Amino acid sequence: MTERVYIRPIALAESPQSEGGAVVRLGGGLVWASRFALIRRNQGRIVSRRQCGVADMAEAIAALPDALAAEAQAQWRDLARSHPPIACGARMLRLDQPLVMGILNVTPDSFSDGGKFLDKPDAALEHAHAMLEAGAAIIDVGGESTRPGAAAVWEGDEARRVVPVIENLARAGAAISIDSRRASVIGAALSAGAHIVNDVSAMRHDPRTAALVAESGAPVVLMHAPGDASDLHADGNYRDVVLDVFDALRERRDAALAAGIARDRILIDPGIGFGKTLAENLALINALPMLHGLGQPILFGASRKRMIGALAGEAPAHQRMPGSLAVALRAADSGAQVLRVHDVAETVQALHIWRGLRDAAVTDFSQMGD
Ligand code: PMM
Repeated sequence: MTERVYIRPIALAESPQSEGGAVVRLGGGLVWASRFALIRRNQGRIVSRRQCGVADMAEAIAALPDALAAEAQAQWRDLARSHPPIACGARMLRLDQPLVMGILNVTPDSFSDGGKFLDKPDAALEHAHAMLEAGAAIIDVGGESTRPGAAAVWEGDEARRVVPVIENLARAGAAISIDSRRASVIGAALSAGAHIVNDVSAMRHDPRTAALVAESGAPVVLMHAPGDASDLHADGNYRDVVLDVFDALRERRDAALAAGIARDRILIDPGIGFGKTLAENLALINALPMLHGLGQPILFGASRKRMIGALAGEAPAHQRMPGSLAVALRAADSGAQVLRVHDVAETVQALHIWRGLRDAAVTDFSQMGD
C-alpha cells in the first residue's frame, strides 16, 4: 500500500458562531466541526498525525507531497459538500437533516424480526404503513437475512418475497429501497417500483449490479463488509478499522463512478456489525464524521444490533430499542443523513428533540465567538 492521507474531524462545534465561524459544515447538515487531524499512513502504519483548525488547514495541506495534497484537498472540500435531494418517484428526500429508513425484513430468520412477515403479506404491509405513518421517509424491504450463519436463499424466492410488498408500497406513494445483493432481485424490485438500491456487498457480490444500477439511474447505498462479499461477516483483519473502512468505501465509491453511476446517486455506509468486533464498531461510530470526507451522504444502521446487546447486559434483540436510540442520536450528531432503524416512531420522536436542540444552538447568539 502506498502512502495515504486522511482528514478526521476531531471536535464538533456547538454552532458556527460559537467558534467565530471557524468551522466546516459537515455534509450540508446541522453539524459543524472545528478541529481536524491530518493523518498520514504508509504501508498501513500511521506515520504522522497533525492537529489543525480551519485557519491552518490550507497550510498543512500545502506542506504535503503533491499526490497526497490533491487527495487531502479533495477530502477537505468534500467534508463540506452538501447533497441534493434524492428523487423517489414524485417524492424528494431532502438530505439536510437526518431521515429515518424503516426496516421491513420479509425473511424467516433476520435477527430481530425474522419470521414475523414471511408469507404474511397483510402483516408486512400493516407494519410498513405503520412505519410510514410514524414518520419513516423510506421503507427498506429485504428478502434475505444477512445475519451470521443465515441459510442461503435462492434468488427466485428472494424476489418473490419482496416484489408484492414493493408493488403495494409503491402504489401508496412510499419511497422504497431494496435491500439485496443480487442483480436479478434488484431488477425485479426496481420494476415493481423500488427507488433506491441498498447493497450490503457494495456491488461486489453480483458483477451485474453496477451496470444495472447505472442504467436505472437509481441511487445506491454502498455498505462496507469485509471479505470477498460472499461471506459478509468474514474476519475483517483490519490494520486500523477506521482508515481501512474509509479506504474500502472510497474504492467502492470510485468503482461506482467508473461504472457510470452519478456522484449524487451514491450513499455510503460503514456496515456496523458486519465483520467487526465490538471495539471496531465503537471505533467506527466515534469516527463517523470522517466519512463525510468521501463526499457522499452517510447511511447508518446499528438498530438492535449485537453491539447494543454486548454493551447492555446481553439484552435480547427485542429489548434493544433504548440502546438503538442512543446510537442513532450519536449518528445524527455526526451528521449521518439516513438512519436505518426498526423502531421508527421512537427514533422520529428522538430526532425531533435533537432537531429542536440543534435549532436552539444555531440561533443562540450569546454563543458568539470573538
Ligand atoms: N444491516 C442489516 C441489513 N441491511 N443495510 C445497510 N445499508 N446497512 C446496515 O447496517 C444493514 C443493512 C442487518 O440488519 P437487519 O437484520 O436488522 O436488517
